Amino acid sequence: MSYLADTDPEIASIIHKEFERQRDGLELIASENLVSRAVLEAMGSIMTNKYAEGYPGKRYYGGCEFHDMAENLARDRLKALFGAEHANVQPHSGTQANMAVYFATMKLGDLMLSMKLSQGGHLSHGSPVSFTGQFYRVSQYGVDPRTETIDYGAVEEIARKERPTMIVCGASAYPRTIDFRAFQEIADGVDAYCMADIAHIAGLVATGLHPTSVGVTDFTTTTTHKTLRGPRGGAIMCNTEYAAMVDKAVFPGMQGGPLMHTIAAKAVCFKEALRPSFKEYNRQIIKNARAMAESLMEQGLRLVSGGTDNHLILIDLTDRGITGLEAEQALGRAHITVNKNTIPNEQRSPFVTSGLRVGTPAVTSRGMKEEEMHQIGEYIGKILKDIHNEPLIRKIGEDVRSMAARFPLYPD
Ligand code: DSN
Repeated sequence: MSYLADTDPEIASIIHKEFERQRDGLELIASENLVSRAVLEAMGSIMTNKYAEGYPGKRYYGGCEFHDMAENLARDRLKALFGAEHANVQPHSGTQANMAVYFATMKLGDLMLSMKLSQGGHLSHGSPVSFTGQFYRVSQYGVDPRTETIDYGAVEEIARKERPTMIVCGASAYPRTIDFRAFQEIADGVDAYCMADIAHIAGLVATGLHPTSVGVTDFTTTTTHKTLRGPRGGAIMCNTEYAAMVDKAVFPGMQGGPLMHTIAAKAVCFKEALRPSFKEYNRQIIKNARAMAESLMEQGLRLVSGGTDNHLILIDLTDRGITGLEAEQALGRAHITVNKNTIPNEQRSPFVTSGLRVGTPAVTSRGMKEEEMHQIGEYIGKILKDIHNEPLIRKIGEDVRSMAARFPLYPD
């Protein structure tokens, strides 16, 4: 930190303040996590100094021999982790990974069938405000209004009627198991491609705690920084038959030079994820989510679909008469970081919402277990019952800081 503090004290101070925020609070944003020191070190390394456009063995620049070694390790480890035939580790993010698969398979104006954003999907799955909604025609499925889970029969019906080129599955706010095989079968029945975006649940899939999409759906995309606990970035997996078209779509199709420091850090993350302890970690993420769901329900809160199978929980605040925005802000004042989220049949704007999304990957990385989850559920419940009670919020904020202090961010 001393070089940074000497050169740019403003940024050094901002980073330090952010470190304190992470250290002193509880990070419950379902898509965030805390990476290892080894991942941080690789990301902050001199691998950032080099251009390496192309792929290992076929670069447009000299001096790439060590970058080839790093990218090959990252690819091989990712393939081993998920049992994939082919892996591309260059996408800068999950949206870029999705973009590459779309560019590889669809022409402008083709039809995509995907999950509604307001019911758990993602911006890059066809939202009108993303390139996907502007480059492609989009038809969408949601969840069954009664069970709040995906109705595969209804998806099939839309697919048969609309005949999409691509069916997208996977979600960013869906607390239940996804049947990737059912999606591929629906796609096969209408001659469509099928892409599973497993960004949120990648760690659970890698460790066999959620059924896999790899080798099941035509394409699997992911981020590397959520339950996989690696650097911020994306990746694509597919069978060998699609390898060339995916690689071409990533580079030169839509990206330039790969972020080699991030690719080195991805390799480190995949190595860590291949260890038996990573399975234990993901098992605990799920146990923690269940414990927190129970605690929230004991507090009288309604959970979308009645609970969770994975790392996240969606709270419906409708009967509380408060918005997701108000709830996010009140919890934030107690150092509990969550995000407002739309819920099925949302009546409010995405900037306000009627729901909250809560996830356990980051607090599990700090070593917290079921006991702490029960306690956090109580904190959330108490604040949501009385969100204008500032003394209560302050008191809970102090308790949160003491809990956080018992589980240091980087103990060593
Ligand atoms: N922003 C991520 C999430 O929170 O789910 C998805 O891109």
